[in-house]
Amino acid sequence: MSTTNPIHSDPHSASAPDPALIASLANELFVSPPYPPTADSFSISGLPGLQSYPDTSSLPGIAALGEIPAGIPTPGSSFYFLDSNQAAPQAETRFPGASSGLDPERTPDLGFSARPFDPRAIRRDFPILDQKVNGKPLIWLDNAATTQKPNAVIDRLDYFYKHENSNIHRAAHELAARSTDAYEGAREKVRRFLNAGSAEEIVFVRGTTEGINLIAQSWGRRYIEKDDEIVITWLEHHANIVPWQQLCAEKGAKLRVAPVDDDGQVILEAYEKLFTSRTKLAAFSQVSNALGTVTPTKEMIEIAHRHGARVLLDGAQSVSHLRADVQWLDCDWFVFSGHKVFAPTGIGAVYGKPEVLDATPPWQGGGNMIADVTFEKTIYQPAPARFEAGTGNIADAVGLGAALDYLGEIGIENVTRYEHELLVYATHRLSIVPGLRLIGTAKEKAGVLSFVLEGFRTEEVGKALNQEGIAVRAGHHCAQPILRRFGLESTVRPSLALYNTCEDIDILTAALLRIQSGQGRRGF
Ligand code: C6P
Repeated sequence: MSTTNPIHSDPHSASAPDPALIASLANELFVSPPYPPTADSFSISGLPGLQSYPDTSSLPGIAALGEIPAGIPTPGSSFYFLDSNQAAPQAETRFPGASSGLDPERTPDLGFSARPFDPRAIRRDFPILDQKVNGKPLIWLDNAATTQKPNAVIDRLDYFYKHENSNIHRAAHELAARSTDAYEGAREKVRRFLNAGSAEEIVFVRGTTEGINLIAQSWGRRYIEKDDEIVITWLEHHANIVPWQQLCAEKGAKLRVAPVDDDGQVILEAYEKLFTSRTKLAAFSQVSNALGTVTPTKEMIEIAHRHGARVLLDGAQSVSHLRADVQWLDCDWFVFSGHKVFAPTGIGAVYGKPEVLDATPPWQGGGNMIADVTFEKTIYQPAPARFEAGTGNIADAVGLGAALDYLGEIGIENVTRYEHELLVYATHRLSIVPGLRLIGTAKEKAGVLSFVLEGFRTEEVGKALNQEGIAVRAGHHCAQPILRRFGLESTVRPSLALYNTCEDIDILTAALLRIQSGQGRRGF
């Protein structure tokens, strides 16, 4: 038994966290909700390790796919998509929601759930988490890079390929109708998740990177001119820097960068001072991937609009943690990746205000996006089809819909509240590790605990943690400017999701203490 570990000697038999500590910590560092206030039906049953857990058999993801009757009938397939004059119905997919237990006719409330929040039951919905890595139970703390997938999503993909797979919008056969309904149903789920006004405001893309490039290459090329200005912040991921740099170089426009303070918070006065009569666009993240800072999104959007600029919000790091209500936020575009919110890789979405999408030319040409083609002239479809040239990632869009249903069953506000408590707990736990410096100490944070450990290179720490079965990212996180703002080239970055627990944090802390004491270096 180690005497150097003040938390517990065996990191894989973590004791329950101290309830008094939790209670006192939970009042600190509160993330004020960046969403409009809604009904106060929030219920959280507390942090894991502090309570006994209710029967979980009714929780999402518990029901087995085997309960779905084979060969689901698909009455009422309308083939509306064969007639371009007919609008797509706001369809639910016909999949009966096997893993979530959803009534397919029911619109899930994406804000609140009547169920108590139970991270251990949630964890059981994610089969990948039930394995050992290097002989230790896997602790997945690399959620900012990608999230794991619940059975609800895995089963939905399986069902799609077994029962529905077809190209969409194109053929008069039954499977084309099923897959088109499933795909357009997923678009409607994204609309609901973001509270967009219409499914036509949702464009499927591969992910955040492709979404930002779409806006830069279509809207940007049309509307950004020589000497125009684009405002971003120091917090941005390379995906929200490079496309604007490329556009500025092409057009002779200027990129202006809003500074952050020593805690990693955008300095609002300095941000506002960057706006001039030439500013056409502000593009920034709702949550920073490298530091976890939650930006004052609503204020930043209002400032930009006051100066006549359009606003693109990068939601890659916010979607799994916070509500993003695009109508309330009033952003002009919102972009996110499905894989950051429990959905497959290779699928994401761009929300755009209808008047902006309507005034934007397509960026790629091909099938699916046209109304009529002759050798002389092509007439394009309206949005969203106009921006979806070629065969899209149909199955993974359907998987994204299933992921959003799953999250809706749990309730995003419940997730925000739980993760906030976990982040506070983790912040205090990590603070006991000698030589550990947290990078990013904003008052409002979500999901991320970036740090450096004195005497160790970040990749050494990452490798040593891997020996303990703990997955974190160590590196520059594709956000080099913000790390350099803190004089660093890389950090170690544990990042949280709804299935992480205080025990995960205790195991991480214990491993770091062992590394620091020289006992945990065998992985280097
Ligand atoms: N950040 C991370 O480990 P894509 O790769 O297109 O799904 O997402 C790009 C992206 C854009 N903006 C932000 C704020 C992001 O965090 C990311 C992806 C991952 O932090 C992979 S580099």
